[in-house]
Amino acid sequence: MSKKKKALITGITGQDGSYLAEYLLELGYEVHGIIRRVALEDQAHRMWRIRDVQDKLILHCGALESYPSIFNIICEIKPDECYHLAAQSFVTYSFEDEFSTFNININGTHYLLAAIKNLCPECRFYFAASSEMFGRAEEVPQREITRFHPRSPYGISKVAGFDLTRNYREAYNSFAVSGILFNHESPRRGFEFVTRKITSSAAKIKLGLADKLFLGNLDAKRDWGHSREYVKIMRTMLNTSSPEDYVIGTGETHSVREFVELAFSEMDLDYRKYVEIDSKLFRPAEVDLLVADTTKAKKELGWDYKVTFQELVIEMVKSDYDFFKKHN
Ligand code: G4F
Repeated sequence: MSKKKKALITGITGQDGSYLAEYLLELGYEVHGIIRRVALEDQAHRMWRIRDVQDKLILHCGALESYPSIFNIICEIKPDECYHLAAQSFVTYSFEDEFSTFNININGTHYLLAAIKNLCPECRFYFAASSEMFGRAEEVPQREITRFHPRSPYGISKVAGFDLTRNYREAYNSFAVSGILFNHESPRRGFEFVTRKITSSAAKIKLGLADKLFLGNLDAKRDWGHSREYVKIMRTMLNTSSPEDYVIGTGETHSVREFVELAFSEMDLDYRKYVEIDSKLFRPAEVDLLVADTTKAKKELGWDYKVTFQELVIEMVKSDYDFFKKHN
């Protein structure tokens, strides 16, 4: 019998990490994850996404801010594949605390790359890059060669992680790649992101548990896909013959306003009666329009995305409605 492949996921308790863990378990991998020690003390809040598969995972307490911590974990596991998804990923917060965003997102990526290079150079490395790197993009849609113009500390940190990943590939021959993923959502999305904020509020308003939703810029446009589908392509990227970076998205863009309108109308509500604009929720610098050109991923990875914008919004709002109805 062939040996099980070992995968290590950072950010395993998050939206993408939890879907990826499930997917890799289904494929027969031995799945390891790095979690913060505080997560163990607060499992109900921090580990709910992996609750159903937790007994099949091998979890390690560690801190991305600490090289010795990362070094010890890599030394113990010696994974075949490493999926680096953990980050301070909330763009708004990155303006409030640039320094910890840089520390976790840049140093954390660097520590992993360095530990892998020194301890298990055959391990393939996936970096969760982001369409936020395009920022004020010079071209629409955005592709792998579109120039980066990040508009937030978060975006800057992801450009640094992207450059580190590419440099390890070029300088040390590491199989290190970046997935430049556009926004991806699901019922497992954190409540601070606009999609989940909208769907949870629409559901609560419908159930009489809330009466208002405060939002910022409704005119920003994003390319929103489904996280459950996006994690599968991460694995494909690590199982090709040569390491390459890819843009992943749907190729469609929609405004925040369209998202709100659809989510509320699915609950038979007119969003204009409930949504109020709060100027404090606008960002110091905004990314106005993102939309992916996935020609390269389609051609080389067979990227074939099928979930529509409508299906995504409806799945999220229905899931929130069912949840709040049950736990009210
Ligand atoms: O949901 P968001 O906070 O996501 P954002 O900033 O696009 O970033 C997400 O996608 C990136 C991929 O491009 C990831 F790298 C990143 O980690 C994260 O997952 O905001 C989306 C848009 C923004 O234009 C924001 O200004 O929604 C607008 N918005 C309007 N009102 C709001 C709100 N965003 C939030 N979070 N909350 C609001 O009340």
